[in-house]
Amino acid sequence: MSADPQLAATLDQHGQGHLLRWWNDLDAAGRERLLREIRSIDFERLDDLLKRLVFADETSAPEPSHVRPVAVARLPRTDAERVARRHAAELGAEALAAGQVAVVVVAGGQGTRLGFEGPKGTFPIGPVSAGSLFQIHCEKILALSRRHGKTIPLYVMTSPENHEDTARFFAEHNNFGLEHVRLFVQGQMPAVDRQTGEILLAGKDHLAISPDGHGGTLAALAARTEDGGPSCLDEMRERGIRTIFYFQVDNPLVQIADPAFLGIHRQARAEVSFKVVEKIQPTEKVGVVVEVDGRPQVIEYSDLPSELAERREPEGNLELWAGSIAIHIFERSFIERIVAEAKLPFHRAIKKVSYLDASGTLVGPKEPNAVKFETFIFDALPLAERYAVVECDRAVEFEPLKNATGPDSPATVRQRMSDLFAGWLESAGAKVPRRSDGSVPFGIEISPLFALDAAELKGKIPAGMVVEGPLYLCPNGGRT
Ligand code: UD2
Repeated sequence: MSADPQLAATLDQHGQGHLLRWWNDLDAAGRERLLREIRSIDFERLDDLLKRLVFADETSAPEPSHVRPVAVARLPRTDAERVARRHAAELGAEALAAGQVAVVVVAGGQGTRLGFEGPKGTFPIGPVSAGSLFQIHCEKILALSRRHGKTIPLYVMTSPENHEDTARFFAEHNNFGLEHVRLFVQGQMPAVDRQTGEILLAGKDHLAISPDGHGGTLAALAARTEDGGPSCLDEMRERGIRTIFYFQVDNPLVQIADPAFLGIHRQARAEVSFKVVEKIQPTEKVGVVVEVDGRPQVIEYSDLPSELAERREPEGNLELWAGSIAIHIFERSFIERIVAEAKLPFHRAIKKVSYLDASGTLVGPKEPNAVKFETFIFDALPLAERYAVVECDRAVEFEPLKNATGPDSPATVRQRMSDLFAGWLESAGAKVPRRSDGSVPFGIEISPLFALDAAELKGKIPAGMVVEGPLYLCPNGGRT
């Protein structure tokens, strides 16, 4: 049987006829798989992307002279500022107690740099417990729900590639005790040959296809289920959720639904808010929040011209210091509006992608041969009428797991977690040994269900406690 002539004509018209090259070799299942993948592609949109991002170089680096620092709510330094943050935290706590807050974690990425088989959220990161990233996040949400007396629903974005494994992991762990967890799947985009624009085949019945970037979260939240059921946004509206706390699965230090952040967001009547840290060096791999011609936007680290990255204040500080750590708050109504009215722009990434050549041989390229297309969630920022950018303390809130070794690896993340928990113990009166550089010499971990923050730990440990070796404080049994 030959392929559907209409489909073949459409593919030819878009210069993608080669996708059916192996049709006659495929069995029914292979044909179905290939057709499903081909039908998921919007060829008109792809043609436009090829024209702008593959055959031309329409990357939009802003003119440096138009770029300015953005206004940021800095970390409180005076008593008055500390009081103001506490007041904001009270407002945030009210939103939590009113059941108006949901949490979205994006976990659809491929985790290529970490080189871990399986969804990144299942990575055993706990320095003593070896608990997974998902477990740590879920325990925080459970502890927060208990503190504020209201369910905080969790929405987990997966990709077609890791959805089943993620769903199985949550089922095996009974959703870590959470009352409401919903997984939703993001979209995908094909990778194309960077010279010809042809979609690459990963096999005779399979395109080289990958997640469409975390910008895909917005459309995926708004999409109905396969059987026509309510979208995540529909469900949130039904539950009375107004505000969505968004973060990336790779940061175990994230302060989920941080009340002060929620409060500042509400005080600003913001549609979207960003948490930022002061960049430690011009080349640090975080996007920077800036203003271009008076409008806020994020410039991703890979697009930031070194002239801008290196620009300094007279005192020597980086001028564009506000590094986005991908922790956001969205108003549900804002997402509903922008999903209906706008599409986030695609960015291109030039990558090495294995492909089937015309002779049917799988080629593992030595040089980048392909263009992948991704949308970024932070491109929603310029679409907001009101926004807030809030500084936080990197040592306390940001240590992402990205690489197998070196910076942002399991070793650095576990060390940072142990150092943070040691600080909590010390502020509660315990003695903890420290190396000369201030780090602790063994793993220390506190389950969010034991204490969600340093203040909660006070009074929960014995007076005069001395920590002499690895320690895990958790509810049943208290310590191990
Ligand atoms: C991201 C930000 C960077 C900075 C940094 C902080 C982008 C483009 N860059 O850099 O500015 O904030 O994080 O850690 O966002 N993901 C999906 N689906 C996708 C792609 C990614 O769910 O299609 C998730 C992924 O599972 C992970 C997160 O998004 O949790 C970040 O992805 P990444 O590690 O590729 O981003 P990175 O480190 O380049």
